Amino acid sequence: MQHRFVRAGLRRFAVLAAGLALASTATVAWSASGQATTTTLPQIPNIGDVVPAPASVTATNVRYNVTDNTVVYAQTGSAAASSVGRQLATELRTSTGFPLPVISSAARRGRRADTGIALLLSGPSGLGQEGYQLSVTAGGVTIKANQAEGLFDGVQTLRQLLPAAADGSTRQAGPWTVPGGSISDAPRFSYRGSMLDVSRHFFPVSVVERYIDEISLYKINYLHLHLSDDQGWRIAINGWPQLTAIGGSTEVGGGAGGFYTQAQYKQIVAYAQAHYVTIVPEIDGPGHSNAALASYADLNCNDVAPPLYTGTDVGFSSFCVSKPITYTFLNDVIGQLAAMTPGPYINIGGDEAQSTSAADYQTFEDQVLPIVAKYGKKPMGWHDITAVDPPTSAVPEFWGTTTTDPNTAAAAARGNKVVMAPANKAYLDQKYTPSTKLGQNWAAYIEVKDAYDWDPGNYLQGVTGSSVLGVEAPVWSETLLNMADIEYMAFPRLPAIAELGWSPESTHNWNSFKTRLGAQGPRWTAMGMNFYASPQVPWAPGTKGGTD
Ligand code: TNX
Repeated sequence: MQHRFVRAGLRRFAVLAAGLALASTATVAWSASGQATTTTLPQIPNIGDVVPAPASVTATNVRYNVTDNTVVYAQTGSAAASSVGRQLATELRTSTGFPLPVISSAARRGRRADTGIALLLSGPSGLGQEGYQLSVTAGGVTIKANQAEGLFDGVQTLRQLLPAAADGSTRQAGPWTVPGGSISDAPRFSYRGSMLDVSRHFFPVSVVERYIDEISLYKINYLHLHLSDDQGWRIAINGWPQLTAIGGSTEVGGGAGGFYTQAQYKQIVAYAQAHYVTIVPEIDGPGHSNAALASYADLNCNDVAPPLYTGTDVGFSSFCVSKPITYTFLNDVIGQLAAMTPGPYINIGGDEAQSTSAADYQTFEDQVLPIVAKYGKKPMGWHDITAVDPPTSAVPEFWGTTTTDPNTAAAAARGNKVVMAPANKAYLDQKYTPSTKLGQNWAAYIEVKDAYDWDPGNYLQGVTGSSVLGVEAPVWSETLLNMADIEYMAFPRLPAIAELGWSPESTHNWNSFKTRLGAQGPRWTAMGMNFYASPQVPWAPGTKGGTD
């Protein structure tokens, strides 16, 4: 008797949940004495209530509970699939306290079918490299993909379907319930990036790794590191020791700065790879180069090294375009970076070269673009490089504040793919409102809705559809000193840009997004993250917003 009514209540819950994100509802059960008692089922999301929105979702009226019997089955014979399985198990062991062994999928035979999370490399080929299918039945969770990268993406979805406490760093009470149904998902754009400016303020490896944890949860798959600027040179280059000894010795405001050894850079690359994030290193030039010029007098046309710079002006420095040593130097830098970078891109900057004549700019890029190609990489740069008609392999990143840019449109017409990072939408260093303490406001005030309400595939005139490689959300650090500052500016706007990069345009809907975003609040709180609790977002119970 009791059993039958609870089941009916569960079905009713599931139907409601399908219509109302994050609904909880009372169910009536009958006690042994025949009296009705009301219990409230824990709030669980609908299977589609994740960020970024999945391409296709079907909700069902069942749930799966992760328990102390749950086993993670990873595709037999795939080291990469087991590694994704181990990452999931490690994350969940801390909060659930369950053993969550990871074994091969072949070893599943003969075990009870209702105890598993299976990660299988048997996805239909139409899912591409990053797509996945996720299905949740009362008996378990199955994620299928063609590549381990797709399994990783599916696991990020699964993490958001578990209660926020699953992301906590101490043991928490369950139940660990996953809503039933199925998802078939693949990204709209292949490039979904963020950028960290480690030059204006230097951030140690631990900060970069934590940022990788946070962005990969939202299926961001590129991290662009702005490794050099007027205020700091942040990567050791063999044969050029003063770059770090001098150029790495300060930062905006005059602090101690810092730099990555090559071993540390490789550690960041490996950590990113394990999270299916590709590092894109940037060495900016011909402008934004004061830290290098201050390190070596020979790099200057007048053979005099300028002083180190700790302010925030732009546009005053230039490599010496006419000196051969400039290209010897950049050849060493780009060659060593290419050797340490498995990803396809080396970013050569090229922005705001206000102290370089147009002719010199052309000469400089004509020398530097082929160096990148010589080391087997594709050049990326800010969209300023479209002034020199770069080869179609070059990827300009649009950072303007208007919806027209003739040079970038001409590059797209010639066949260049463009990354969209319009400063008044995607720059995570811009203040949310006039009362935001951190950040700048030269491009715009960018509230969450502003960051969300644009279409990267149809934004810049002449740069639409297949000309768009993807999106990027840069975190410039003139005003940001530490992880808490980075998190406050990146969250919740980074997930907005992530959704624009991943989800089909047909899912674009602010009301849906803001509710799904609000459900991330308790997760960020459980993870100990700082973030801006925007009044535009209906934050779920358990959200503790941060401060700037
Ligand atoms: C413009 S965007 C810059 C950066 C600054 C940023 C601050 C770009 C290519 N150049 O040098 O850090 O604005 O918002």
